Amino acid sequence: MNSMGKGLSPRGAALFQNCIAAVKPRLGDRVLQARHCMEPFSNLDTQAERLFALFRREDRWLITINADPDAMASAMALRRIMARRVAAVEIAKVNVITRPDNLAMVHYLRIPMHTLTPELLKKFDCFAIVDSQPSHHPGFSGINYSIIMDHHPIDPKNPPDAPFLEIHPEYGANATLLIEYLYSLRIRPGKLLATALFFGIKTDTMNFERSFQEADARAYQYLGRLIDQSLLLRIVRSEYHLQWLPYLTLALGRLHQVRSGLYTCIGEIENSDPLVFIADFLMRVHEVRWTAVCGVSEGKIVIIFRGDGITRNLGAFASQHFGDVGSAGGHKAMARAEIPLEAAEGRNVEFFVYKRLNSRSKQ
Ligand SMILES: [Mn+2]
Repeated sequence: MNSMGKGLSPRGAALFQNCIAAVKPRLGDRVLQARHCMEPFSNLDTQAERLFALFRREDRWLITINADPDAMASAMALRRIMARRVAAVEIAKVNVITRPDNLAMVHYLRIPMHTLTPELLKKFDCFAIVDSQPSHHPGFSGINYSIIMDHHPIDPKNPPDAPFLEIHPEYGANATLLIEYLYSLRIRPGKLLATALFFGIKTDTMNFERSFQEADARAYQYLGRLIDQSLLLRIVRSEYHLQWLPYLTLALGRLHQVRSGLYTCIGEIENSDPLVFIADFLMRVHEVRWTAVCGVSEGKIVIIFRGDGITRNLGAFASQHFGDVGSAGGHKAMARAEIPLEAAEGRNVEFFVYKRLNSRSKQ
């Protein structure tokens, strides 16, 4: 065992070895030996130097995102790193934020954001993208990025390219990567930034129910002391819009049990947000393994599936049951189907979907 691991309990020694394994790919052995083993994060001094080399006093920077909590937190962190090193640094989003907790985050953590437009782009000299890659959204296309920092896998057909490129698909949250940079640069995040980063990790790892790395857990623990608990609680508790609640009445009135799952239909809706809200809500019922919630929007039948990721692969389930009449698919624990209303041939939508869920069910 490495001499720095001596004198630790068996658990401590194991953690130490993990810590060595986690940082080794990034650091040469020489650097590693010189560093104290209890540092919570990898040493990014070399990368930070390369990053700083891009910043010039006269440049105006724009950080572009597809706004969700992890992306907004990452953008805030990069803005904090750039602040006072460049002429200006601002954030722009390509999407419209509708989720109530995301809206609460923008409001309580005071995150100023532009909407990305061609006119806005003209006002800036340099561009960065965080928690996403240029090929992920048409809004990012044609922008000459100097910085790309992301944790989504690289699409071999559209590999990202920039003078400064950091892609770490092994990280549960992009915020973790930014925390490592802040830590290396000895920038202690203020309350609002810390709370944003904490919420970013919390949502992207689904409270550590989704895949994460030890680095995510370490970052979460590190931030714990720096956040504003009451602001965090306000954001976390902003789960539902008041106008969604009548849908709950409709959903409960038309609830069907389909083996280990629950199905309901709420009829005409403006967008699929209430479907997601109800599908997630029903998943909290004891012993419910999966849920399907259907609504009709813009001439299409939309079905949202949520599940435990174990009982059945919902992506396959959705395509098996609805792939022949529309587009259907997704992941093990979340899936979606969209079917032209004509496929129901004038029949009642609630029962059209119910029959299909039942008839060809394998379980
Ligand atoms: Mn993310």
